[in-house]
Amino acid sequence: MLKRALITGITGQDGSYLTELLLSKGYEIHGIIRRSSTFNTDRIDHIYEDPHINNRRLLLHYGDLSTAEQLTNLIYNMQPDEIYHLGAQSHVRVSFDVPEFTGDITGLGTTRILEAVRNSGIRCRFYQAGSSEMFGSAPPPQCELTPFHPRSPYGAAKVYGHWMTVTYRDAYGMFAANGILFNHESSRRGETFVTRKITRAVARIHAGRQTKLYLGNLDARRDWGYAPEYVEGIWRILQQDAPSDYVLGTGEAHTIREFLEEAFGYLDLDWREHVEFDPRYLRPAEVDFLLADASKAHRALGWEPKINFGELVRVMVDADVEEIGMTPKGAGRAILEDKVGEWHQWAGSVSKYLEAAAGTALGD
Ligand code: NAP
Ligand code: G4F
Repeated sequence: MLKRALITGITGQDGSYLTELLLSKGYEIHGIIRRSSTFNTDRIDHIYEDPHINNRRLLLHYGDLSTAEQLTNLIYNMQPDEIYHLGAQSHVRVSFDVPEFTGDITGLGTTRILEAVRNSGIRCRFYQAGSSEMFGSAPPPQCELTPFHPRSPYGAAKVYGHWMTVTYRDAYGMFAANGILFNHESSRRGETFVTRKITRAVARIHAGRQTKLYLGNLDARRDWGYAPEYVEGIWRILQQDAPSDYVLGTGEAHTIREFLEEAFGYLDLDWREHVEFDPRYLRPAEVDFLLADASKAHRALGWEPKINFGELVRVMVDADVEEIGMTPKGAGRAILEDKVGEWHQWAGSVSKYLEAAAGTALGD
């Protein structure tokens, strides 16, 4: 029997990689997308299946985390085996501009899904996309036992979602698990997060299309990993015999300044000639130092990330150089070929899994 998964946030960075992973494992996948006046499915267009194809394994439904009624109907009718709740207003800086909205979508959105599962009376496994932002000012390294001290409306909303997930597990015996994921990046990372903002700028400066890059605090330290490896960890969290909470991270932290050195240096550029300070990118309260202790995930899930910091930067710079139509230096592609499993390749194509399922119908 095919397993059926529901993914909120399927159009996001993680949602798109998780979809590819689950397609490669033979799942039927249902994703919730928001209605938008412009296309918002860029990250999954390459695996989208025409509604006229028989035996489709990727189905999209309109919905929004602000509304419970429709989520309950959807979950009741769909009867998923697993729910991956990834949807959120996920930008920390923006959460200071829209704290109430962030609380509604990123915090209450979790409760709406949990309640939808409870009300529909189905038994399914639930994953909550928790964040290292919940640790905030707690000293590093941070593990599952580290007390939360969030420093942003986003972090506070995720703490609420985390404890609601624990509450539904304890109160109703639900298989509800929290991932506490440290920063993970890729060529699909949103363009306003600092890593992608930097790698895009490096590519554009290299191409002569841009000269300056404006940034805020360069001293914060983050534990940056490669997103496709993290969705493998997310999947493993829901395959355990019993639900629990897991930290996923690399155990290596770097400053934004070090990211700049690495990214500009890869294309023989000097970041000091291009980067300027702009206070608008500072946060009212900063998270200074995030560093994962993921020993529980190593032990219990057998999850170990392979792509290190320098490799992540090269993968991202190469992808951005390619995106603007130039030939990348090539180390990034070689790293992925060498280190990452077959469902995830440089071009990100999993169409062979779809073709296998749909016979010759794909592309009709
Ligand atoms: P992302 O790229 O920002 O994707 C967020 C997804 O949520 C998008 O599909 C977005 O849809 C959807 N969404 C936003 N508001 C919604 C609403 N009101 N109703 C329905 N869907 C909505 O985030 P990500 O990097 O993939 O992260 C996935 C999850 O993990 C998020 O919950 C994030 O907070 C959490 N997380 C991420 C990291 C990380 O480093 N990436 C680390 C820890 C935790 P649109 O495409 O329409 O905007
Ligand atoms: O890339 P960022 O915006 O990521 P941040 O705030 O760490 O949050 C990300 O990771 C979390 C996991 O810890 C996720 F839960 C969350 O959803 C998101 O994916 O900022 C990283 C650092 C910060 O210290 C910020 O102050 O970079 C610093 N920074 C400096 N200049 C900047 C900029 N960040 C952004 N976005 N833009 C700048 O110009």
